[in-house]
Amino acid sequence: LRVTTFGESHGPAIGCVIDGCPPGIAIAPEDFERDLGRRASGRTRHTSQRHEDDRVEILGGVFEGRTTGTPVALLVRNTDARSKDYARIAEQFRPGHADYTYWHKYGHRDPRGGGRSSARETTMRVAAAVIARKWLAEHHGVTVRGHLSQIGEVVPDGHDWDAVEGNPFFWPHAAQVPALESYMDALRKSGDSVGARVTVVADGVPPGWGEPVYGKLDAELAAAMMSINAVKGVEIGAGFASVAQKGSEHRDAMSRQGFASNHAGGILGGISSGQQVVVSVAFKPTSSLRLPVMGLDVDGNEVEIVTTGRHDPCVGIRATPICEAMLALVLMDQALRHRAQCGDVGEVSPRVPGESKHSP
Ligand code: EPS
Repeated sequence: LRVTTFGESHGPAIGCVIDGCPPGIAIAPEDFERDLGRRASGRTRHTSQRHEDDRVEILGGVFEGRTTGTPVALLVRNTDARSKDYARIAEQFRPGHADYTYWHKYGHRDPRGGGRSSARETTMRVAAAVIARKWLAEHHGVTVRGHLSQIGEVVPDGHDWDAVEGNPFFWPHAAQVPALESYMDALRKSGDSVGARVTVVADGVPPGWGEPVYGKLDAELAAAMMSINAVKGVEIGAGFASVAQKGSEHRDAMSRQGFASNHAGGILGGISSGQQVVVSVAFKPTSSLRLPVMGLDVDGNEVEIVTTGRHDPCVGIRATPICEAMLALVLMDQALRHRAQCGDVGEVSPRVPGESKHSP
């Protein structure tokens, strides 16, 4: 499975091409609404106030409501792109923003919004993954979900999956939501931004997906998550906490009742173990701030930079559906690769039953 995206934040449209999709997957424009709505800006006061319809048009690869096996092409037209500061943005580099590195790589500047480096691009990853999620659920009973697991210094006081979709932060503990609202209101008024951590989980992944050297499941997941705008770190299972653990603690004891823990995050030797696949992703604070900062212009002069326009005070707030999308796309790719190499090897004994009882 190969996915590519195209288009700019302030161009006429953004889109994606999904190549290698099996035929026969039922797909309709309405199927995209839920996940695109979960990711969209402008739906609460805590995100960028850009209001996009994010309506998906299916341009190719689908006939009579089912994928044909040829590349699937999806398009979303931009309807609310209206930055006014192109001229100034084109002359300056925002510290912490990709406009400096894009300039060095390509030798020119596309100042329309964030251009290609805008988080607007992630719309199409979420759209592509709608197909992956359907296929994974129908063919393998695999489901993917996620939640915010830290915002700034704040961590959840409890964990309830039922709370996650009921608040604007994908926060897993409803009682903390009013405090988070106040925190975000104060942050927004101050003009600053903050980072966040997202945790995504796949249930129902069978043992055996992933490859032993190139294409390890954890390596592919790390690459996929790091390819999301603003990501600065990825952990699988216990992740960096593994550094302080003893081996006797980290290993996940096995019995006929199941695994006793899931420090491995469902992956051993780059191959799924049959436990929940658990990935945590660190998002940096948004770099486009109205607070002044020292930077350079294209002529090398030191200038004070102030970024106006509509920006997220915490881009991680909208990132849960994006991380879920990348998890689903990697899992579908690995499932297809596993089938291509190993066919249906069937159930191999012994298999530790069930999912880990340990939520992230
Ligand atoms: C973004 C900046 C803002 C956000 C945008 C992400 O847009 P603009 O390009 O107009 O400055 O609104 O997010 C979306 C529009 C979206 O759909 O996610 C950025 O710089 O990343």
